[in-house]
Amino acid sequence: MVTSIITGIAIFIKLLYFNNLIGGRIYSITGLVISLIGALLILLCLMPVIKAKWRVRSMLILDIVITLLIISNLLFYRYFNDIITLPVIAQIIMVGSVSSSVINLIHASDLLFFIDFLILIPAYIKANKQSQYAKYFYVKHRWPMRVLLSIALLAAGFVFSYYGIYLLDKNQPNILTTFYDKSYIAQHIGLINYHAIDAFKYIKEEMQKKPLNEDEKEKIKLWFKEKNALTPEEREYYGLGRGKNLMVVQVEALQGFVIGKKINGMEITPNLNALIEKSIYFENYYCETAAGGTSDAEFLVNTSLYPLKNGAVYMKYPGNYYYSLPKILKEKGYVCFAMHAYKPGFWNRSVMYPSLGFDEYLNKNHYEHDEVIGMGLSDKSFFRQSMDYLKNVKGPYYAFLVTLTSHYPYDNTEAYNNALNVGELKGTFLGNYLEAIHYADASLGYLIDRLKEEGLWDNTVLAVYGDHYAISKDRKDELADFLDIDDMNDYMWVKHQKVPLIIHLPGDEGAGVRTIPGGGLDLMPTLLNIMGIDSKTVPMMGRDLLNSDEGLAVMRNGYFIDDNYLCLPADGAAYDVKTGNPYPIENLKDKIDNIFMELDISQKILENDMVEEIRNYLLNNKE
Ligand code: GP9
Ligand code: MN
Repeated sequence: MVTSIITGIAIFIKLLYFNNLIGGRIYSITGLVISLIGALLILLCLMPVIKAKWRVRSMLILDIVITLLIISNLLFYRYFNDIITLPVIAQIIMVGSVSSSVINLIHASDLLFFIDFLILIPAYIKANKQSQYAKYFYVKHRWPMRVLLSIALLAAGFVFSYYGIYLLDKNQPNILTTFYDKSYIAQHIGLINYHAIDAFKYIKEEMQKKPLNEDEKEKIKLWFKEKNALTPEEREYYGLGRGKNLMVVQVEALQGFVIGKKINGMEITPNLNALIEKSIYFENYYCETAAGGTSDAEFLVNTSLYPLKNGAVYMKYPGNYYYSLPKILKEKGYVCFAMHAYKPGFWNRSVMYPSLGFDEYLNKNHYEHDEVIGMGLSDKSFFRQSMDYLKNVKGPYYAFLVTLTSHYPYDNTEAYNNALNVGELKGTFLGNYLEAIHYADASLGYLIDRLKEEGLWDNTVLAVYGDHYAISKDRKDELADFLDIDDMNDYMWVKHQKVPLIIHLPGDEGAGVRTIPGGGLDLMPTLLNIMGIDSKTVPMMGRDLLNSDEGLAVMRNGYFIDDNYLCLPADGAAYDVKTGNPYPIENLKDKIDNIFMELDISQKILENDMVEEIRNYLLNNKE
């Protein structure tokens, strides 16, 4: 009994210590302790019904398993700055990237995790010797009591665990569905409950997966073949960026309505407005992200595949093969950098960026945090340090920069020193957003100046776009007031889900406004054309917006906007895209079927890891 209690306490302390090593803070301690107690009670619930001679042995095994779990997570954390998740294990096995340096990841202090075995192993030997006497202590009529005790432990364990998980879910809604910050979850509900939820999600997903038969696979491959056959032979802007650096900047929560807009006589985004004058500007570019937020935007742009119906691709399919923008550019001799000065494990980036083919991921650990606003390093410092780095890179590069400062809830306005006079909106949600995006715009202005100063401007293709909307639907009245919209109906609301896309070519080539509708899916094909890369054998779902007669933006729920209509299938409504007049949705049946088929194809590709197969098929079946 005493040994069991000591082991229980030892495991508890190890889990707490682990939490400390992965950066857990004291504010998370209540939820964590409750959750840990819950998890331990569940793990120990069988002890009362286990025979005495087996009990110490079982405790020892439990302790060993949990210690190994902690150690593997600790090593993983030291390498990837993140916690292990089941889909990631597949990725690690594939990439095999950790193997070389495992030894370097071990610290002498890790021995602390094994101290309790000094007591436990002798106790185990002793218990073995004494086991012949054990029968005197456990007589049969005590069985019901022991079963009851087991049930009580299990029930109490569930109540504690549930409460800890509930606390986390209350403070961070969505975190458990998307798993966007795994270390945060582990810090708040403990490693055991974290792994239990992860395993549950994984098993559920695996059970829901429907493997495709050959026929279905064939149809998907054919769909790509037919789609790619439509690529015109003569293409505009083809190769204008060949051999130049490619810089893609994904701006946090840059929503379209701020472009060209003034408040109290001041432009909200003066630098973007000026850039637009000299660039190709897609004014009908829509947000196509789903539950994966920022990570979905990154995924769309680098793979030209739709995000998942549920959850984030970055979390669920990091082990898939992707024939992505960085991989294609690498084949042309480019070095590819992903840059984002935040926790590397956030959105599983430390695993997903290598999987997408980025050579290097410059994250929080690579930047000096000399100016922090809100969530982390300020955009200005981020751009300054990124440019300091990039100016020394030889050869053409693809730099994918993801900003951070203008992140929800936009309330760090003090740092902006009233640079934008928002008047009576001061201190409101919308006013705060305008100040934040004005700051992001100023930072972009700095980036452009730096590119010019370093003599890189004419050697760079620069694409800037917003990752997703900034104003959530529950704030739609604030937006309507600001934009003087009397009736922010569904049509109006969806029309405002735009995120601007600006592509600047050397020599201001092609500058002007493009009205073709599109979204994140279309950036990769558009850029490949500009970079002079033939994409006939690249499996992409989007279209080259500079060489398509028809445009299309599709949201993950099936809402779509084409050149003529804005259609909301789930609501049974369609509108003329220009006037907003209702349009009979029955007339769009074929189009709707097509869109759902496309979404389904993309989903199946991801679930069945089909990109490589499609790519090979396209290579072998060139016209
Ligand atoms: C943090 C940032 C936030 O790394 O990308 O993601 P979001 O919350 O916008 O999805
Ligand atoms: Mn975002």
